[in-house]
Amino acid sequence: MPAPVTAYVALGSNLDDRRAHLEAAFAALDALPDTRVEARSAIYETAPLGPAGQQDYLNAVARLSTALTPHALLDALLAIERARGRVRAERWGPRTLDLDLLVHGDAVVRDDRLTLPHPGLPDRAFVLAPLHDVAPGLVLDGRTVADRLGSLDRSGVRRLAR
Ligand code: A4P
Ligand code: MG
Repeated sequence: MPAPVTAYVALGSNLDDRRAHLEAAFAALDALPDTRVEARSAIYETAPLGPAGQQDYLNAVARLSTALTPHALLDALLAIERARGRVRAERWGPRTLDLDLLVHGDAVVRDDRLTLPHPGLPDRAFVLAPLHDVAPGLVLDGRTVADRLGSLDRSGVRRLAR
């Protein structure tokens, strides 16, 4: 088994019981083989990026320790999404549960199934705000999460009380 690495997963939901979907996802991540949830961010309510008329999202980030490979972890994330009733319809459209693999150790991947680090990461406040809770000093493309978040408009992102 490969040595465990630190990985970050973004959680998003804007359909049905959003908080229940996120809670189920945290539990499912912690139950994956050779994987542990080491830290979880607060939950944020965020204005939707994408087609108009969608409900606001709840977003969060999990910090994992995992010995799964990037592609094995991606497969596991897709299986968790399916188990929560995710139906793939329009791009950026509403979804019960979206799990994105943000970073997996120092892996750099670009193939037809997986892009790492996740391309939306550097400039999305709804990802960087929760990521900041669990990895403020993580360096993305030469700049820390804290630095990147500081230069973004955070008006659509609201931290919820626990
Ligand atoms: N894929 C490639 N790289 C990755 C990766 N690093 N992590 C592939 C996860 N998946 C990755 O994903 C399509 C395919 O991307 C997967 O099968 C996998 O092989 P998807 O989840 O079906 O597609 P999507 O999410 O509809 O599209 P996309 O472009 O991935 O959208 P994003 O970037 O995930 O954005 N607004 C707010 N406020 N909060 C949100 O969370 N999320 C989105 C979706 C839009 N607007 C949002 C939010
Ligand atoms: Mg996705």
